[in-house]
Amino acid sequence: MSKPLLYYDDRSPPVRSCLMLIKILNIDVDLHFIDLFKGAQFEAEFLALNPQHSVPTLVHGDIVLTDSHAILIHLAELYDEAGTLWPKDHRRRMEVLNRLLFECSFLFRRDSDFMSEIVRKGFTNVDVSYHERKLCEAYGIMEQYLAKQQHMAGDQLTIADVSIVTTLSTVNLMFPVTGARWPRLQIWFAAMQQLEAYEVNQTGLNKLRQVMEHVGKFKFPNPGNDKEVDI
Ligand SMILES: N[C@@H](CCC(=O)N[C@@H](CS)C(=O)NCC(=O)O)C(=O)O
Repeated sequence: MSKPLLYYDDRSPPVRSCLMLIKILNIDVDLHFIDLFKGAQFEAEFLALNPQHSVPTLVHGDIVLTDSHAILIHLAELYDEAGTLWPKDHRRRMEVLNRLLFECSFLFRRDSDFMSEIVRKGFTNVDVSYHERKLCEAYGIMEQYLAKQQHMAGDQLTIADVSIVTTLSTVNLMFPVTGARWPRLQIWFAAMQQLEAYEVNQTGLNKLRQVMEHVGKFKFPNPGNDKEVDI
């Protein structure tokens, strides 16, 4: 099979999950930047590939995948030789899949609703407390997931953790994950930040922060681990 080609903009959380997994598994990929803030996702060539006009999009041989969760599963199936990130055992695999779908349909959707509204309306016109309620509910759910296990789907690192941490770190810019309210989530988040591959997430997150603050005319309250980067 030819080398995978990832269409990306690393300001996007689902893209950052794919980049983290690529780093963890040391996969040799080609990268093609799609500048979301300049509308490059609407160019005809990209639309022909992905009518959903979204990144990440992966082309691998004759396979075209247009969702980060499908991409994570695909790459883990092919390159996770140890079989721990996408477990082979059916029960465990379904647990991971369930968490991936939580990220897709619940956490990311709420994060994306919030960020898109900031871009569309400017920060001062957004009902922040509404989004805070929605996103803190997601924090509470993850706190419960971690009640009996150290990771989002079991005690070992899986692609569910990689998927969730990029969106969580994005939400955390606005609504910090405090140990007082979500102690297990905070410990898990700190452990994820220790992974070597987390640096990939941090780089894209810093870029997102800068562009969002510029476009939305505001400052995120959480200072995080920010560095000035070119956007
Ligand atoms: N469920 C998808 C979501 C992908 C998505 O919404 N990507 C956003 C960036 S975070 C995007 O490309 N937006 C551009 C657009 O919709 O035009 C996934 O996990 O890959």
